[in-house]
Amino acid sequence: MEDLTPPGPTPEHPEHPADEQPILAVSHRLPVTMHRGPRGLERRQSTGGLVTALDPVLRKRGGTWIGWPGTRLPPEEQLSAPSDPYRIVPIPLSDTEVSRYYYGLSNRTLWPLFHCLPERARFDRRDWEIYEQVNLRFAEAAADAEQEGLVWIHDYQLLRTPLYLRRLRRGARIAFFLHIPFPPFDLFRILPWYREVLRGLLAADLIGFHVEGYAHNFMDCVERLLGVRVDWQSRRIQQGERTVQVGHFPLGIDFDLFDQRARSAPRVAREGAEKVVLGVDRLDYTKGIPERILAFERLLELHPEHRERVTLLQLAVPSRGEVTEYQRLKREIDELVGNVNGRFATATWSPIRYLYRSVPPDLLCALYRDAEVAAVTPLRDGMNLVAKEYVACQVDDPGVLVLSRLTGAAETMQEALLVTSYNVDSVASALHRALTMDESERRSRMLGLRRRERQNNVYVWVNAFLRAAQTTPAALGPPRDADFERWLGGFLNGLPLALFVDYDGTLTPIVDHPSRALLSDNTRAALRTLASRPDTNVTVVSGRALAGVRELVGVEGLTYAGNHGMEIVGPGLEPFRHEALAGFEEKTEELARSLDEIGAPGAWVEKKGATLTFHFREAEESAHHDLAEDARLRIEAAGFDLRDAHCAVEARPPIAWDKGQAVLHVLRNRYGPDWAESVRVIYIGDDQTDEDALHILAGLGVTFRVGSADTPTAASRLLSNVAAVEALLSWLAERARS
Ligand code: GDG
Repeated sequence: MEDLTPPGPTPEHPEHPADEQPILAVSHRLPVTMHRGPRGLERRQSTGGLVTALDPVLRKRGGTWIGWPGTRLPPEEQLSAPSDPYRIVPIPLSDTEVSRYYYGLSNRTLWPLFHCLPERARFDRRDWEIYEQVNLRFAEAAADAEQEGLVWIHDYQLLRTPLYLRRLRRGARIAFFLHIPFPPFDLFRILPWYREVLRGLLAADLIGFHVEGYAHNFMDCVERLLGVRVDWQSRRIQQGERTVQVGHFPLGIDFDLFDQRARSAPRVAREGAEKVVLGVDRLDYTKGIPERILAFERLLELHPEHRERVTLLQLAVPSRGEVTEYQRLKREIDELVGNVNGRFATATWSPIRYLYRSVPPDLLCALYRDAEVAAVTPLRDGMNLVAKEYVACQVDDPGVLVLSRLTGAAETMQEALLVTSYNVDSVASALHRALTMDESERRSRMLGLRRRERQNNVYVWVNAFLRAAQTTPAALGPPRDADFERWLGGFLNGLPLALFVDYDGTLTPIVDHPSRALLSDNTRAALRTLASRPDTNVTVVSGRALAGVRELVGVEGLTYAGNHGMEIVGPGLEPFRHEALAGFEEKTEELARSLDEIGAPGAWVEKKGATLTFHFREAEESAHHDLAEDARLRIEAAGFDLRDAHCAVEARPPIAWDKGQAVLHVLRNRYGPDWAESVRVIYIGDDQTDEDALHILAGLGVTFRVGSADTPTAASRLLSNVAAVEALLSWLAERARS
C-alpha cells in the first residue's frame, strides 16, 4: 500500500481482544511519514489499506512497527512521540538503497513480474544485492526490537526478510502477507532469483495471500521449482523439520468509516454533464488507465447519446515518478486525454476530466458517492481497495461498479459488471450497460456488494490472519503412497529401477558416533524386499569404508560402494577398486597422524584405507568452526581433496572420482553403455558428497536430497528427513512389478 492521504482519524474498533500479545509489524513504509514542510520535518500519519488495517491492532495490543520513514532523517530525529501507543522504529535508507532496493528491484523487477507483465521487468544483479542487504537490515531491526510475540512482515519489498530473521531468531513466530498477486509458475521462474525468493518466504510460519489463486501459484512454484513437498488440501508445506501454512485472506476496508464519510461529506458541484464515470488510481501501468480511456472513447463512438451527458473523471495519484516507466505512462495518459478531449469536446463539455494529484479523504468519499459508475479496470491488481471503497460510499442512489476480472477484488465482488480490461469493446459495452441500468437492478447489485464488504471488513481480515498466525500447523508426516505415485509413477513406467542410496543421514539419522548409525527395521525390511526384486538393483553409496558399510547394512544382494565409490562390490559386477588408491595408503596414514595432533576432546579420525574423515560432532559446538578450519588446512597441506560433511571434514586422494563417477560406473557395467534406454535411475542422498551424483544425474534420473529447501542442491526433489526416505523405500519395495 502506498501512502496517499494526509492525516485522518484512526478508527477504534471493539473487535480486537485487548489481552493478546503485542505485534511486531514490519513493512517497507511506516504508518507515519516524514515530510519536509515549511517548518522543517513534519510527521504525518499515513492512511491507506495497510495502515488502516494494522494501526488499530497495534494500538490495542501494543507493539512495534518497523519501516522506512519516507525520507532521510537527521540522526537525532525521533519518530516516536512519548504519547504513542506503540513504538515506531525507522530504518534509514541511503539514496542508493532507495534507488536500487525500492525503485530498482522492488518496483522495476518484482512489481511488473508479479503483475504478469514480464516485458516491463528489468533484471539487474546489483539491484538484487542491495535488495538482499536492505532485507537483512529490516530483519536485524526486527531481531533487535526485543519483542515477544508475532512478527508480521508485509509485501514484495521484503520477500527475503523472513529468512534473515529466522537465521537471527530461530524460534520466532513469523507471518508474511503479500499485498500483490503471486504470478503463475511460468512467469515466476523468469526471475533469476526465484529460488532465493521462495526460500525467503518459506522461513515464515504463515504465508498469506489475498486470494486462493495466488496461494495456488505459490504452492505450485514451491513444489515444482524447489521440489518441496506440498499438501494441497491442507495447504501445508514441509520445509525440513518446519511446517509452513499457506492461506488466503482477502483484505477488506474500514467499511463504516467510508460509509460515514460518504454520509457527511458535502456535495461536490457539477458542471454540465449529467453523469460521471469515476476512475481512482495511483498512476501505475497495472491500473489500466490508458485502456480505460480508450474504452471510454469507444463508448462515445458507439453510443453518441452519451456525448455531452457523461464525463470520465479520472483521478491519478502521482506514484514512483523516479521510474522511467511511470514517466512514460504519464506522458501517454496526457496524450490520450488530449486526443479524446480534442476529438469530442464541445464548447460546454469535455469528455475527460483528469486530475493528476491526490485529494483529501472527504472529497474522495464525496466523489465516490456521487459517481454513477466506477470504472475499476486494472490489467492486474492484487486486491484493489478502490472498488471496495466505492461500494462503501454508495449511501444514496446506488451507482454501478464496473470491475476488472484481473483483480483480487473480482474473486468475491461478483455482483459488479465484470470485464477484461484488455478488451476495449467489452469495457465500452459494460460502461454503456452501467450508464443505462435501471434502478432496481442497480439496487440489487449494490446491496449484495455492500453487505459483503460491510461484513468482511478490515478488522475481520486482521483477526482471521492473526488467528491463523497463532495456530501451529501440524507436521505433515512422511509422504504417502499417493505422493510417491504422483512423483514417480509415470517415471518408472514399467522399466527396471537402479536405486542409489547414501548411508549416513539418508538411510539412518546422523548420530553422535558413526557406529551408532543403525538402520530401522522398516528400512532394512524394505532393502531386503528391494534386493529380492528382479526388476530392481540397489547400490548403497557411502563415504564409509566398504567393509564398514556392508556390515552395517547387512543385506545380501545389494551393491556396496565404499570410500565414495572408489571401491565397489555387488552381484554381477567385477569388484572395483580405483587403481590410484594403492599409492595413497601411506600418505593417508601420515595425514591421520597430523589430524590426531589437533587433539581436541570429541574430535577423532576415522580411517578408511586411502581416505579418512575427521569427525567433530561430539566436540563443543563453539569449537566446531575452528576445528573444521584446522582440519581443512592440514588436509590441503597434505595434498588431499577435502569435502565438508555433517560435523566432519573428509579427505580423499586427489583422484578425479566421486559418487557421481561411481554411479556411472555401476550403471555402465551393469546395464551397458546405453543404460539410459533400459533403466530408470533414482538417487537419494543428504550431503555435499552426494551433490556430485545429484549433479551428474540431473535430467537422467529422479534425484532426492534429504533436508530443507534452504540448502542449495542439484536434486529435483527434497525429502524432509530419514522417515521420508524410509517411506519412499517401502513404496518402491511394494510397487507393482514391471
Ligand atoms: C496495493 C495493491 C491491494 C487513491 N487516490 C487517493 C486515495 N487513494 C487511496 C484509495 C485506496 C488506495 O489509495 C489504493 O489502494 P489500491 O488497493 O487500489 O491499490 P495499491 O496502492 O496498488 O495497493 C492492491 C493493496 O495494496 C492492499 O493490499 O489492494 O492490489 O496493488 O485506499 O482510497 N486516497 C486519498 N486521495 C486520493 O486521491 N485520500
